[in-house]
Amino acid sequence: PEATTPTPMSTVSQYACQRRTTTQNNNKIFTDAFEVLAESHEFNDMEGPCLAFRRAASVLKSLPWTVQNLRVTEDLPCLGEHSMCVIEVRPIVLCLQRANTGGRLLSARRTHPIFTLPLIHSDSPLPRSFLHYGDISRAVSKAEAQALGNIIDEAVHAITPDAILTLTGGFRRGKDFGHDVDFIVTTPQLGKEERLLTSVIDRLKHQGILLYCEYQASTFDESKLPSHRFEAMDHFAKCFLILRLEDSQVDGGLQTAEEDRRGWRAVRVDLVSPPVDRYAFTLLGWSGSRQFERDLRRFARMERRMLLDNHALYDKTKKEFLAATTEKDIFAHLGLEYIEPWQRNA
Ligand code: TTP
Ligand code: MN
Ligand code: MN
Ligand code: MN
Repeated sequence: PEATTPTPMSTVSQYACQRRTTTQNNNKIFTDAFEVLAESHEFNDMEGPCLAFRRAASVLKSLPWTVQNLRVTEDLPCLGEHSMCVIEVRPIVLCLQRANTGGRLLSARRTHPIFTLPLIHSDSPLPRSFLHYGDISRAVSKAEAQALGNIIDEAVHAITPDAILTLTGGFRRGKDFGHDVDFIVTTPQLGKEERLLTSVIDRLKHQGILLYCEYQASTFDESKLPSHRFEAMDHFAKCFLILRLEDSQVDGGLQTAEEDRRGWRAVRVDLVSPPVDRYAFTLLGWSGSRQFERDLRRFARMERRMLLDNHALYDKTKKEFLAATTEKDIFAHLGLEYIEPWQRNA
């Protein structure tokens, strides 16, 4: 029977930045299957099919209704033209339905920290970050993220009282769990931000809560903008941290019995420190999701002849940079309706 659907499918944009995607995924069983396919193609270096499956998953995540039969998706962007997807996805969906917990296992695999840990040389000893492997492979809860926010807030403002600190990444998008906690720190005074970051690291070290730190100094060079590399990481000062979080600091306590006995757990934290005049671009770039970011850049390039990255927005027609102090400014330059952070879970 042809069920009536509340959202006319012809109105769904092919770009994630023109869709509103909350954390409520009504099609998890299908999106997990598409993400398995995306991963296996990524693993085999097949970038084209990998992106196609990620886009398909992202479109399904934005639907306010549950797909009953993949055939109804023929009119949706990024799905219709790939009838092969349906054929490949069906056995995986059946498999997930049978193993009911499959969905949870698969999403845990997707955000597994092994992919974010620094690469090791085969002849070097295991890096210290591996000592905390067990802890950091467990998701961080909202309460734990909040407790970390308090620690970072105290450190940042003890050093620079008028510093700007913002929660970004998945927790800014309203997720209940994440693989890490991401923050942007900067100073109203241009150029002071890099010293702030190294001072924060020093302070955490003296407090005895810094378990691991990998610091990357800024390589940002305004004269080298715009960068033409798609998906290029930014050049701002940043650090990959593992911090010690005490049970007593977390509302409702830590999550596992073992951590509870120990009284603390290790948590992954990312800090990035752009100059204040790049703050809006960094905030937009670090708020994610990765698919939302990809599509923002693709939309800018394909539909507006503009280049967007974490540093700047460049108009290729006018041959000029477009300044922004807020995310809304950037959406406006792109001629896009503003999408709230919690609607960017594409
Ligand atoms: P992540 O922390 O990897 O992802 P997330 O916060 O969306 O999800 P999770 O809950 O699993 O942590 O990255 C956050 C965003 O930051 C992502 O959109 C990519 C962006 N990013 C950069 O732009 N440059 C960088 O160097 C890094 C590390 C991330
Ligand atoms: Mn992640
Ligand atoms: Mn994150
Ligand atoms: Mn991160």
